[in-house]
Amino acid sequence: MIAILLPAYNEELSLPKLLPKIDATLKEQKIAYRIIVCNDGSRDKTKILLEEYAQNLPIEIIEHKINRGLGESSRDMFERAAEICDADDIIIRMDCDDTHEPEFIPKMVEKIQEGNDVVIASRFEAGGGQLGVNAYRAFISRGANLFMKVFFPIKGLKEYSCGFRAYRAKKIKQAIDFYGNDFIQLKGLGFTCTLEKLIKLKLIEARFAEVPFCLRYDQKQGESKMVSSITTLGYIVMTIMYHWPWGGWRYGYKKRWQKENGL
Ligand SMILES: Nc1nc2c(ncn2[C@@H]2O[C@H](COP(=O)(O)OP(=O)(O)OP(=O)(O)O)[C@@H](O)[C@H]2O)c(=O)[nH]1
Ligand SMILES: [Mg+2]
Repeated sequence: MIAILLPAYNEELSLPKLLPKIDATLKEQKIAYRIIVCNDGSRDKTKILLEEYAQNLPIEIIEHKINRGLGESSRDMFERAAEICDADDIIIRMDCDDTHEPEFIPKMVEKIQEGNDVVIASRFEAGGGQLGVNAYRAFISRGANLFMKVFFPIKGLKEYSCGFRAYRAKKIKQAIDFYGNDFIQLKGLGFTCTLEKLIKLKLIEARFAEVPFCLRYDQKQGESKMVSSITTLGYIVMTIMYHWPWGGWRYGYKKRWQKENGL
């Protein structure tokens, strides 16, 4: 079974495009799936639309009356997925602004089945790319990924910021058991949580891989919800927390993981 996690904030334009595509792709591949969507205080028709789609598709809605941000929404969705998934299941998190195409899911599933714990849809792998991204945004995104690669290197990874990823459910269950409330700790800092998850999984020795993917920014309809100033602040906070010489994540968590697992 695959649990698909969709964080949704004012996505009335994109959901009617994305949800039927997910259903068609997974049905064609005969993959059983369930969608967990967090409607995070949307002020448009997202809630009504989701309730309509949930009558025919396997959709569970987590409802936030007030917008709490991507971090809080991810916490709720990953905790729920860990609860309903078996260890062998796969959790896929994708954006619902219709820039992440479900056609990449089968390849990501295959890579998990080959033994990886986290598989990232990567613009920077050979064969990947992005359509409709302006030069300024492409430059900022490259810069952010370079920053992450320097301060949080993970062998073989080129894509750190894209939220389209597959996770082995067993590893997410382990992460939630190990970190508890701190699996996603930087919850109020914009989209920092996307990077934090990667790093927290690296510290508990997850195996990573990438598959080439094309970001379809040309299909984006709604407005961007990314507040770059808060996310940048989040990256700086995370750099300090990770590298802090007196018990930062890098030393503290790793040591505890190794001790608890007799390594
Ligand atoms: N639950 C929740 N989801 C959010 C929030 N902000 C954005 N999202 C969702 O997170 C995903 C990514 O948001 P985007 O606005 O596409 O951010 P991005 O992909 O980094 O950048 P752009 O595509 O340029 O906007 C989308 O599915 C959004 O609906 C939020 O406050 N709460
Ligand atoms: Mg997007």
